[in-house]
Amino acid sequence: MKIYDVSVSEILDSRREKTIEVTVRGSYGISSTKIPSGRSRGKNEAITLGAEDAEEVLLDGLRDALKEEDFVETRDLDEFLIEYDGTDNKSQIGGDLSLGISISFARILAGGEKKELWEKLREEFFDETEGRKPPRIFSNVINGGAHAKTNLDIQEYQIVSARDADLREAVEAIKSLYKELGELLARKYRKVDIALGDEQGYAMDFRDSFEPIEILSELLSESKGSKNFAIGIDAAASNFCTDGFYKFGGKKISTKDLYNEYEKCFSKNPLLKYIEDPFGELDEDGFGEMLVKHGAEKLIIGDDLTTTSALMIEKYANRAINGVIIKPNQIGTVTETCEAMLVAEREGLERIVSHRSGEVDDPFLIHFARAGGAEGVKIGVPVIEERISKFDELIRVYS
Ligand code: 2PG
Ligand code: MG
Repeated sequence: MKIYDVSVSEILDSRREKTIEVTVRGSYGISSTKIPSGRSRGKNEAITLGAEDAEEVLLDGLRDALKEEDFVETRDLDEFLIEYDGTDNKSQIGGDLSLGISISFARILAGGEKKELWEKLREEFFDETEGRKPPRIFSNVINGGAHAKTNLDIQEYQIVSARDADLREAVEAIKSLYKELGELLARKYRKVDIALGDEQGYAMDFRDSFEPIEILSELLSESKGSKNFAIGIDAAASNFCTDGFYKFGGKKISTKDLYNEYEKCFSKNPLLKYIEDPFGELDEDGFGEMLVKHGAEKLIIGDDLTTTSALMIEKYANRAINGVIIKPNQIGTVTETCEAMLVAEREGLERIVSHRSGEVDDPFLIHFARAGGAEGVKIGVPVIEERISKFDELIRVYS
């Protein structure tokens, strides 16, 4: 396919920074993709440029260079983008611009063959015999860390549906659990209006960073709609880690101390099964110790640790983690995202395709999940359009 033009525009919204929409016009058609942005970012993530800088990259030569090529598959375009950029973190052309071009191109190819994006991705990158077992839904119902103004060091407290559940039922259960949680918090803490964080989870102060896990344990053990739900957290611990120490609960503590805090919490809350980034992105030993001790009954998940890089996933698989977050904009092309998913699958890791805190109403991540048979999707709570679009697409694509 020949590319005739690429354009970029800013998606304006006070809720997030630097989100863009990229449109590709090619010989087989035209397509646009909206790219989200994250507030709590891994050190090795692809750079996010935003619309102004992305337009400059296009003007500086990328637009003309693309027009001279003729790409057959998405992989051909992506190889060109990777080489044109020439850096490890897309710092020349931006992971946001690069991913926007890449997905839009794949969408045009899919549209030309009257296929869904996930069908086209599966055909090009994955084993086409993969089943369509529904993924777990990770729904972040209490926000802390970098996503909310609270005293919580831990960033996310999630309720997690079972693998292979009826997705419609799971989504309905999430909606009512979210509502029940709001009522429980209001009752217990005598609050009239509870603020919401970046991912629309409840955002308020608690006794300490572990109290929300106790509250979720209480919610799940009391609610009728909670059958088969478990609890997850994303500590996003890089955000409270400096020089090998953690600022946790107002104190400066070591990896060992933090580990012991988690141990206490685990023994009190057996429903806590999913632990994302419990230690900083350079603290491999913390992850390793937790994996050895708890890997059989819990998922120890890398996000900032692995940043959707096939190399990093391979490095840490089964040494530090048994689960991994997949965020296409952490790496910046369709091909590299699919490669990360393939490596993770080969290593036997559970793969959780994830949204960003600065999400936009484009559900492409569901198509990556479906194409590669991901075991989980992390998509927040269905209360604003940006996130509702993921829940709706999930049900549509898996039915
Ligand atoms: C995370 C994400 C998504 P952000 O840390 O996993 O929940 O947050 O997009 O801010 O990186
Ligand atoms: Mg994370």
